[in-house]
Amino acid sequence: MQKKDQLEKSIQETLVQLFGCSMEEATEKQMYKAVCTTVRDLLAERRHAFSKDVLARGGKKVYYMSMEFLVGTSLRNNLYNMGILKQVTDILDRYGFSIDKLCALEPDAGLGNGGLGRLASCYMDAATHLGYPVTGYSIRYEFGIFRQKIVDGWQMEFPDNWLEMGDVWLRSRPDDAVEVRFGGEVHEWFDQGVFKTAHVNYQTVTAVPHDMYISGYDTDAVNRLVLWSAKLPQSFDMAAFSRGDYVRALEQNTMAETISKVLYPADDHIEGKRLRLKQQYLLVSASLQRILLEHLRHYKTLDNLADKVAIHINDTHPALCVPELMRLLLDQYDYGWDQAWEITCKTLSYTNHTVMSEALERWSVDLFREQLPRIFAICAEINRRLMEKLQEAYPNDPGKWAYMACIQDGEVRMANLCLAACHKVNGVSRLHTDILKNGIFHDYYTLDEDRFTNVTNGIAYRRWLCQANPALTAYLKDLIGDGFLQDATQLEKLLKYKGDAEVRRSLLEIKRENKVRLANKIASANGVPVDPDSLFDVQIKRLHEYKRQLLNVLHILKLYLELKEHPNADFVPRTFVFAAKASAGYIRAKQIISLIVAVSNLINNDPQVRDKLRVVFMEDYKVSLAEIIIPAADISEQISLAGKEASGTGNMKMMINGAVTLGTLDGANVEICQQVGEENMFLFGMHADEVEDLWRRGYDPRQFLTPELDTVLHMLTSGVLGQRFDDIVASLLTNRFGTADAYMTIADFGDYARAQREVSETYRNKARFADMSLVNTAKAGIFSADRAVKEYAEDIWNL
Ligand code: NBG
Repeated sequence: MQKKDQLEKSIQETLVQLFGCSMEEATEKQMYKAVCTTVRDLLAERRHAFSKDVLARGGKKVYYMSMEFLVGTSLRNNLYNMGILKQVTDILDRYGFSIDKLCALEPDAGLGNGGLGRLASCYMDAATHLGYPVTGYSIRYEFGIFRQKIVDGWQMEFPDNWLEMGDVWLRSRPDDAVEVRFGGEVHEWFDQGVFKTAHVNYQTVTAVPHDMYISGYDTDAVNRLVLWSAKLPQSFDMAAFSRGDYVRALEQNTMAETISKVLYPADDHIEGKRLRLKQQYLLVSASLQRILLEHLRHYKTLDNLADKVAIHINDTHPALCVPELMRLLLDQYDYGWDQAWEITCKTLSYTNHTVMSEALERWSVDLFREQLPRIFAICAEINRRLMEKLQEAYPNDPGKWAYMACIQDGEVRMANLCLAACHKVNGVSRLHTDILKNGIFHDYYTLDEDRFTNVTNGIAYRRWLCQANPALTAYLKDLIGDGFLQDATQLEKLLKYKGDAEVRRSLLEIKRENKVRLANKIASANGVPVDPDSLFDVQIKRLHEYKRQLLNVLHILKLYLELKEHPNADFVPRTFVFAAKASAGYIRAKQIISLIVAVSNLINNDPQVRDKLRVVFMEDYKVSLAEIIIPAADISEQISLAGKEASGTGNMKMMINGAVTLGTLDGANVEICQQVGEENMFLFGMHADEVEDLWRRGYDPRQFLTPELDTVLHMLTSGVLGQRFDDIVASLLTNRFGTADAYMTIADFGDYARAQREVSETYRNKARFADMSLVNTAKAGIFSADRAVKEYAEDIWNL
């Protein structure tokens, strides 16, 4: 642990170095930068020691490849993990600075869209806490996920210039830059019977690594997140120069830098854009080159790569790892195909994060070959050999060959590339893994069942509970000791306080404090007063039709109509909180945001109902906003159509903070239910198999349309909301291509309303609700990222 005066001295020296000023003279911004830099340098020292230690032990290393890491803010997390939060707070206090204000200056590092990116960051945290040597690789997007503003009810996107203040955490290593090649042609020939190949006329981009150090709770281990940026290569396009084409040569080079400019803002959806393919290859090629160089430096051979290195492909975005590792082994290090393939398969593993067909990445062969000709040639050979194998395994089943192919119908299919190569493939919740095995990946599953495994997602609960909810954490420590800080399953000790009146009262009080904090935030952000004694009903996540925010908002309109009809009814007051970004090009999702905003305007401006019913849409959902909303939630809405949400992780974050889940049996909700029991959760809706069944029988939403819901839908097209939402209603009712109500909102509406009535009735009984809340916190330990990462380490990475 760092001595306080030593810390103070370091901050002082950093201030002088950076800004030539003293503690007394520093502005808040200068102090922020000095504290962050001091922490970063401390981590750098510890990192040095840790990596020496890992090297000396000669253990296996893990590389987690992901196009996204949704880091959020780091200052408080690092101070907390290093055990110096209190010291630094005191030092700052003495000089008239507040740690909270300093932390508020830090922008979120929003290098991700949603669950997948946040999961990657939670795993880096947990892996570091556990002392596993895991390096994350990604891209240093200049602009992370866009800032969202609602202008006249419509989502607008603005650039997120996070580096201006977030850069303090990064240390660039230009000396370790590598070259990545795009375009050009490939020549192939035989030289005395040996197959030879040459890649010519390509353009070069320089990839420069930037390190972000990752601290772990109560450990000396420090890991790294390595972020690549694309730079002008040292050498220009000499051919263009010598042709006198000076302007074009320079133009090409600015093009190079756009590769790491901006994060693609689509979640669970692909666009197939050239720039995106270049981003993916930049990440994969640069990272693999470095990994192999480092391995060679230490072991002088790549023969033992799979014994000493595990490379994890986080969703298909880095699936190019398969052909790129082959390329490096074949072309750069002169391995033969069979040995290269064996090393590749044994080194790589793959996690699938979605079964949504629009998210299964496929690239057009033309684009792929144009940008990555050598990589394409390798994919073609992988596919040729795969076809040989499949024709042998299933001699009379060309349908199967086509379904399992890596290249088919003019497209390169990234999931099949992973399935063809990786030694382990996993889903992210039990239900999701079952759907992979019995549904979309069934053919690969029957080919080799042992490769498939499940690792249910987990969260960095020290961030989501301990840091985000200090009041609850302090109380838990008093009640059950602090063992749960190391081992989340110890939260179960709380169970023996179920039914304890004193404990109930305290839990309700803490929840109320957190609700007041959120209410203040809402008042300043939205200008809407909300009642902290009302039930806080929260749905926060990306806006996607399958997540069914629409179901929630339609039900709110039903409540509104009821209240209008019976203004004096004994109604349990509710505040509905939404926050969600929609992918910039996803019009339907943006329309749904508009609808939520319109409904909130209608209700919040109606004096007859607004004391009982409030609806708030909070702008610009991000990690740091989630940290304020989640501790204040009474009800956690997890209402996706069963079979669609791979896991969900917000459900776990709210659960551990004592929110009760209102949900379908989808994703990890199934396992949450197993933990807490049906009596401590509000379940509704069709099960995944019933959904499948209904599709098979033929789903007609009109058969499920009640007069009540019909009245609600009429509100959408009548103009009472200030605008009309005909598109949304049409999407629910009009069967254009057999896709009316593709997420069965109407079919599940009745049961959802039933469950919501139960929520209200239960909430009247505060004691009962407090007990449910207690059980949820107590049983959330299993959803710790520590548990998940241990499973990866044991079952997949063989650490
Ligand atoms: C998301 C799923 C979530 C899941 C996270 C993390 C993608 C492609 N998938 O259900 O939708 O919790 O991944 O596994 O973002």
